[in-house]
Amino acid sequence: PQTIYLSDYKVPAYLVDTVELTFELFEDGARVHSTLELRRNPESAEASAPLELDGDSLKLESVALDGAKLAASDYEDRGDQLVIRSVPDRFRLTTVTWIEPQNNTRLEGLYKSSGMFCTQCEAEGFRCITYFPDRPDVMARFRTRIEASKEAYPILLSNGNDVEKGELENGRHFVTWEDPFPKPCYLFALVAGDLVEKRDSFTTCSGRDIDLRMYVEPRNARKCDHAMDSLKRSMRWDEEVYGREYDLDIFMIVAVDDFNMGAMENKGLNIFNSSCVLASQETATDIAFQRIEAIVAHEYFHNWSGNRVTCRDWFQLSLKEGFTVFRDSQFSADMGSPTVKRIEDVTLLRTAQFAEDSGPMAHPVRPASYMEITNFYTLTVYEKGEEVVRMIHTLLGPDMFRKGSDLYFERHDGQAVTTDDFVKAMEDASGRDLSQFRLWYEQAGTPVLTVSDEFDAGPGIYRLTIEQNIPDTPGQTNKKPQHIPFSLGLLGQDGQPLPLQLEADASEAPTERVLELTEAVHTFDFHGVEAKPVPSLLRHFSAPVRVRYPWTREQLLFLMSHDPDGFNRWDAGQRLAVDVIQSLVGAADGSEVEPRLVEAYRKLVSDTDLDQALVAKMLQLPSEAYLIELAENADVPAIHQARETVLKCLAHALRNELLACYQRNLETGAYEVTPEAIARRSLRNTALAWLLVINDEKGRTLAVSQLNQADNMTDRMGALQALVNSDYEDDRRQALDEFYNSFRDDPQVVEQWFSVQAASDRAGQLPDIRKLLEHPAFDWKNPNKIRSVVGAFAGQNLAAFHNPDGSGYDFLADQVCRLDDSNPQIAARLVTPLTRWQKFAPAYSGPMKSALERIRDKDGLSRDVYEVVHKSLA
Ligand code: BAL
Ligand code: ZN
Repeated sequence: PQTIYLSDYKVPAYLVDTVELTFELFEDGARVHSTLELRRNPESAEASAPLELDGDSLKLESVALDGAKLAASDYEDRGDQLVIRSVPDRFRLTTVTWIEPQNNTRLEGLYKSSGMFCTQCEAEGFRCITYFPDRPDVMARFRTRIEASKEAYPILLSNGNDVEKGELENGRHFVTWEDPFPKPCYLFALVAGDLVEKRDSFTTCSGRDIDLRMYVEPRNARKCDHAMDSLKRSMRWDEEVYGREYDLDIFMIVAVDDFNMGAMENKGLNIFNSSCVLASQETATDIAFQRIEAIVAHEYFHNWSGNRVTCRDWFQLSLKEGFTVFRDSQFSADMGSPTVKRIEDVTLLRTAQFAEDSGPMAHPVRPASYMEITNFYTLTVYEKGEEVVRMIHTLLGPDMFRKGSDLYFERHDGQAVTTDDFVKAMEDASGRDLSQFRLWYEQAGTPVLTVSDEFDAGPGIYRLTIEQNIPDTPGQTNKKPQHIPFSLGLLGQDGQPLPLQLEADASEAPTERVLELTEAVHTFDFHGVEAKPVPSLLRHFSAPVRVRYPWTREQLLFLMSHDPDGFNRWDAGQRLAVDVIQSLVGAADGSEVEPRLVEAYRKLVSDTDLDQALVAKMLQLPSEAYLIELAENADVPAIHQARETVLKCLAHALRNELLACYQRNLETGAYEVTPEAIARRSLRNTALAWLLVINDEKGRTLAVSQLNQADNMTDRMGALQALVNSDYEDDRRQALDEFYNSFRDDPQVVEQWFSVQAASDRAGQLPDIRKLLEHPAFDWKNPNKIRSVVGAFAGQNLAAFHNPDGSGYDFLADQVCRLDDSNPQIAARLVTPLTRWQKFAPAYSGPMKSALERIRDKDGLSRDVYEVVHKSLA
């Protein structure tokens, strides 16, 4: 496959002003009539370039130029391109193509899901629908007519406003949609199905009434309220915080079961993976409720950061994704607890993005090259991209940042632009120089900050030295120092925050500062310090970096109970737990677990003063995935064992406190999705999980009765998960069977049922996983089912996946090869755990590499999997 380089970017040779599409939808295929008004781009240097339109899997039926049908000799149908050598400066091109949505298993372009037609065009799916310059810097106005059987497809949707509808012969009907906003074709969408409509409305800040509509299959009609409420909250929040008002008269959301991504921000017609939009108390956990609120907001926010201002090319993907993730994360922080939201985001970043950034697939936030763009919808582009925008927010402050975003939207409305344009708007609005900051977009790798300190009691100076290093990544060495906002505080021996006096004579000094690191080494002297303080470093996780500082356990315990920054309190607890677990990796059975950790957790389980949502987070031990990320030559079973030792020790030592915590947090009123209620359920379910890790009889009784009596999925799933992870084999089997029988007709719940087993080292050993793949509810065509079994096994059930006999790796390689033909996007995603092979001890890395080589040697490997596997083996 060919590599595409950012440095080769050229403006399009032709622009498209308008697109008129007619879709004739049938059971055995669809005919697509397309009429494009094209003109040469005056900015293109290629004055006589041929017209080249992208296409994929299209059957061309006819081509006409300005109404005159072209002979086959007038054009070239290359399969992936339609080329016309001789065209006037302005012309109308009409093509008719035949496609087969019913056979489209890649789920890109137009396809069928549970009997309905739907689309996914980002990044390059539109070319699977019709010939078109499929690149985001070609923006056109779309008019779309859809014709289909009225009985089978009563609902016909596309972008914009419905302007015409009517009856046709043979029981067919049509609807025409017109989108007044020019858009790139990746934002095109079409849906046709037998769906129920849920309506609501929203009045914008300027008094316009917007018609809100959700379309779902009839069985899901009861699961729309949460998404609709989340949408209205997002619309209001974007007006208040960013001054952004919705621009069309209608906003639609559709839920589909078969979807490669989580959701898609098509103009005025967002399409969602059912699992990311449908929720009811009985079927969705608290985590799902929160995820849905965030994703609904994310897709809605794209209307400005993505649709009104879009990307010039796909190297700029983080322009819209990094900024929009930042916006949705600010929104979620405002809707709940900012500290808890930050902990969740950083947990994902440090566990998964740091792993990506130190592996063979590491790439900058703005990649310089790719083979297959769908491989670059990554944690780096999304999550690190978010951190980069967050750092600009930190450096500029909220007011200047808002001025910058206003300028960005005003300056670039209706344009396709670059990450550099975004940074320039921030610079112009604030007067700040962000030239060095731009390296965050260009250099891959997670910077490492090595911090050392000394205290000189004589003059009362505390000196902090911070050195930054950015590790080599594929194709990048000898990196330049980056511009890093480093937030910190100092705590006195009494636990009180100290004034941070950087000048000897400063009178009023703040107790928290953002230091700006721009050199390889910086030294900061804090004056007026009476005794050696405890530093609270990188507060709020002010930059996506690793901090190395020789914390003592004493200092971490101190920060855990005194740091005024909730994030760093949590982080101190995590660092302490990591230190304790690491010291037990490979240790003899019966080795002692640090008693001070046990006492710190005892205090936490019983703490009713601290924000309970924070307590719930602090009680979670670092995950195996995070411990592996931190390790060199990781030995997974040994890490798993050490973590289990700590968990069991805590559960035994704190049994009474856990039972008290469980009782204290029992639900008294009706189910609510508030931060307080979520924290209560989380604490209760953590207590239950810990009790069952030690096979506690009382815990077992509580779990069984909770499972039978729960009125919500969070409690039901909490109890099920606890039983599944216990040694009570009969209870586990019975619980799983009863759960399945109660929810077998609900695909979203069945997905949870699959993953609770696949992710468990008790219920998800390889033979169990093979059985799940044979289960009647499993479906190879449905990405959610694949993720919930194969993805959960390889990504979460780490001790089973890394079985020393290599069977887990072989299994994954088999599934990747199987999926490569039908859905290469999903196949390429599933390879991820194997790409990290160099991270593991030789007994594991060797067989992991062999599994990758086996995938590499498959006949007819897709471009998607080819890129991931070859880069991993390079
Ligand atoms: N644009 C793809 C899905 C999302 O990031 O919203
Ligand atoms: Zn997005």
